[in-house]
Amino acid sequence: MELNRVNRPLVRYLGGGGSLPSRANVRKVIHENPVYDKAPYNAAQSTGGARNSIEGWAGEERIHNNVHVWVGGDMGLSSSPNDPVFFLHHCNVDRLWAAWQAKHPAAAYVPAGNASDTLKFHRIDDPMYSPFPEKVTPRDVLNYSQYYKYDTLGDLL
Ligand SMILES: [Cu+2]
Repeated sequence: MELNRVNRPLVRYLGGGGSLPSRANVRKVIHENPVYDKAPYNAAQSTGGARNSIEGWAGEERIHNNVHVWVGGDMGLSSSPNDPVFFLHHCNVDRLWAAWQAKHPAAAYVPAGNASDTLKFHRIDDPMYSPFPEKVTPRDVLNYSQYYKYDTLGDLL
């Protein structure tokens, strides 16, 4: 699908593809993935990790990606941040991440800091790509509860 890039309104094709995850889908992903990720730490890695399951590259739930597809239009493109629902969706993905962390408090973030340089920008102490000048690493954001708390994790745990 090619959308005109200028002088057009926000475009959505709600329900034109993808699907919205059910509570059962979300609970399954949180409950059945006790490890954060596994090598090779990419989208092709199809089993055994919460990251790929929540992001939507693995498993039938495809939580994050399926919502982008379900909303469609701009949400299916790199223009997705132009749609306000993008921020609601990503806040919910963050909430699911918090639920997964609460369910598996002993699970380690991987790849570790001593992993291969081929994993640069993904290791726990590597600065993540950001348009902002402040450098933030995965370690800096693992303990989100120092900044805020969710009061709606409810039956996800
Ligand atoms: Cu997204």
